[in-house]
Amino acid sequence: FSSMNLMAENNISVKAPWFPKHASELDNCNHLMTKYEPDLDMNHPGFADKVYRQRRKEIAEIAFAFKYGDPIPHINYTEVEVKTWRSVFRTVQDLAPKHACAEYRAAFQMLQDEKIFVDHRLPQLQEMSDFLRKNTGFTLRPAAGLLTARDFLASLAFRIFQSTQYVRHVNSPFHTPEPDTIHELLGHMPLLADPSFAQFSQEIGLASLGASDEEIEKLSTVYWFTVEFGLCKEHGQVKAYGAGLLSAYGELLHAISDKCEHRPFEPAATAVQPYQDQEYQPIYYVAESFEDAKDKFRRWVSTMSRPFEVRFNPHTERVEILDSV
Ligand code: NLE
Ligand code: FE2
Repeated sequence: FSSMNLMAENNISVKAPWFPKHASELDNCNHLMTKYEPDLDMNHPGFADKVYRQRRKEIAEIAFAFKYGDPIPHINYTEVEVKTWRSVFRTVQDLAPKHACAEYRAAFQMLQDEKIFVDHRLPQLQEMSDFLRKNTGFTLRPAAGLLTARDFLASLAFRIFQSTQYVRHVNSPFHTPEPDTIHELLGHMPLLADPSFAQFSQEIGLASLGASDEEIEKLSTVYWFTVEFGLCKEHGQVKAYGAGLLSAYGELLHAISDKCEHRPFEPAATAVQPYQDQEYQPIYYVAESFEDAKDKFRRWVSTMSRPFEVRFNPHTERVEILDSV
């Protein structure tokens, strides 16, 4: 695959990076960032743990073999993995009622009512995917690890979320710098079941298709400070909606404390704020509401340079390209 194909196939005479036009083409969008691989990163809690690394490899194989339309394979989680899940799940259960936004709390309740969220077993991606499909049309694909921003964001355009399936190391249950299935399940899934939030996520994805590298960087920064680490207002109080906060209780408490800075969410400024992903964030952005965040995001995206517009057709799962003259 060359990333700079002429898009003559769509009658667009400009050069733009290749991007998937149909959900099945996400089979090509699984490029990994290698920085957190337990095999390569000496600081990774799994670096010295052979059994853990072997397990990660097994689960990664599933993601690499996955093709569009396949059922997501079931994983038999080990006792240690279930124990890790249980301890994170319980902290979320304790903290969410007070600190998570209303949309999160509502979806969390639905997941408990459907017995998908219970403390004695990990939810499987397939049942979670079915749950999301019913609520917002989002579905899941297994991912082997942290994907490149371009690949990850592209899938959101199709209302597909690429989700890891392995479990964080048992020695660091309450904070890990990389995504794992506990982060996906407890952090992302509840909000992907909320229509307004699902729409926001898809719009970030649509904006990323064919964008320049610089714009991808900006979009992934916006994604970072909203979907991953966003705060929002609710009846005058600050609540968390970011998945990286909801799946890591130490950082959640930090984010609502006075040890960090809160700034109003403003896409143009947020998009250029440098961030790191090793430790707790020093700055968080606070949205007035999802609707407000979406309005602001749309206005900002319309200033981007892409010479065409895209529209997702849910009947065909195809992205249609509209030449905007
Ligand atoms: N720090 C989060 C957690 O421990 O669940 C994961 C963040 C992934 C970007
Ligand atoms: Fe995440």
